[in-house]
Amino acid sequence: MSKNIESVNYGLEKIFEGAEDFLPLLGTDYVEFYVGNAKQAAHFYKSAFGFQSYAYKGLETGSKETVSYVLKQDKIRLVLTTPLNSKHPINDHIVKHGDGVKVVALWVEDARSAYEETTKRGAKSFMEPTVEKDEHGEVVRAGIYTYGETVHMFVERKNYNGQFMPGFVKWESEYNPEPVGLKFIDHMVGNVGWGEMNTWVKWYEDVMGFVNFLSFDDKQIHTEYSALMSKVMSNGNGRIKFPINEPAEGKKRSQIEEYLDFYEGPGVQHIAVATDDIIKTVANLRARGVEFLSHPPEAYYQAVPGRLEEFDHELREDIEKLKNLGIMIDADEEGYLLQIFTKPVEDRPTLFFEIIQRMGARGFGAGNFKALFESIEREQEKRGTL
Ligand code: TYF
Ligand code: FE
Repeated sequence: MSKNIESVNYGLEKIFEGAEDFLPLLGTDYVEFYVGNAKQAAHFYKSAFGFQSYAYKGLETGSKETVSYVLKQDKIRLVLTTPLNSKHPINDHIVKHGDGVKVVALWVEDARSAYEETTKRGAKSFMEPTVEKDEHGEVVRAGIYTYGETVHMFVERKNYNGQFMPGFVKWESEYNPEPVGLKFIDHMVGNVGWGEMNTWVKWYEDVMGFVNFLSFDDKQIHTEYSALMSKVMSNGNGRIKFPINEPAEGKKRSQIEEYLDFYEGPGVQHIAVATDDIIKTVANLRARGVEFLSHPPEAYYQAVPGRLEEFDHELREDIEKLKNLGIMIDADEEGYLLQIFTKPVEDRPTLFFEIIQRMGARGFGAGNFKALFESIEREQEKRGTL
């Protein structure tokens, strides 16, 4: 099944040997959602996904136009932002797209340089370098647009030791559900329009200095009914991975097309979060009401041992438990991975989450694509959008 992978080029170190990385990225800093009701969304991410109350800004802190809740789980920070009046431009984003990801913020040493290097290579500016200060230090931020109305914000934290960022206070809450073991963001996927994938691949290459390290074409990613194409972009040190999908012609409507219709344009399709105990994490998420796509069929699990044997990997987890929870298993030369996908977390069929545990494999679950897409099609069928 690794034959599903058109081109594997994991030699990122080699690619960058000698060449200077003009955009060194230290990791994901935060992901900001524009939502209709941040207070309620924050409750959902705490109760259902085990995020912790972290920081807040709103009327009580002197923020008159917008309110933001920051939630944290290990290295992951989510920011949920809502405008406080009808005149604020964030409303337009929410009216058009529904709740969704606005900002994928990247942690850098030098935000000014990140902004200069990317804008001089053609990036469209969202926010010029801006310094924010308080008694805890200084944060410099600058932003550029990527696909659709989505933004990459460069965040330079200098020696900032306050709560999240100037303007925020510690969010004190008496309601603090336990974390579910989510550790960090493994990758974030963007859906772009028909024929636009290669434009954005080139944009990440030229503007951000990323490389295309895996590709899947529609001959590989299709079911009986629908198809899509996907290319994975990675930065030099491999910490940031952004697959980009575009719809492809099939007998029925591609899930990417469904997303584009409901989000009314390109945007972030899924956020993959890593755990080191997926059985525990998923059992916990299910108990808290997180909805996952339907289980793969029996035949899927019957094929798993053969697939692991093909690559000489021994499954450390109990396959019965994985099966009962609907967790999928994929293997390649380097190892295996365990993954599962939630249903969309909004009423519009747009953004969803992936929970992933890597056991040596660096792929994206190509061997699971068929089972996964059939499961997504079952949902599309129910929605009348297939
Ligand atoms: O990130 C990935 O490539 C995998 C698989 O619409 C995937 O999680 C690819 C496309 C898609 C849903 C999941
Ligand atoms: Fe993924």
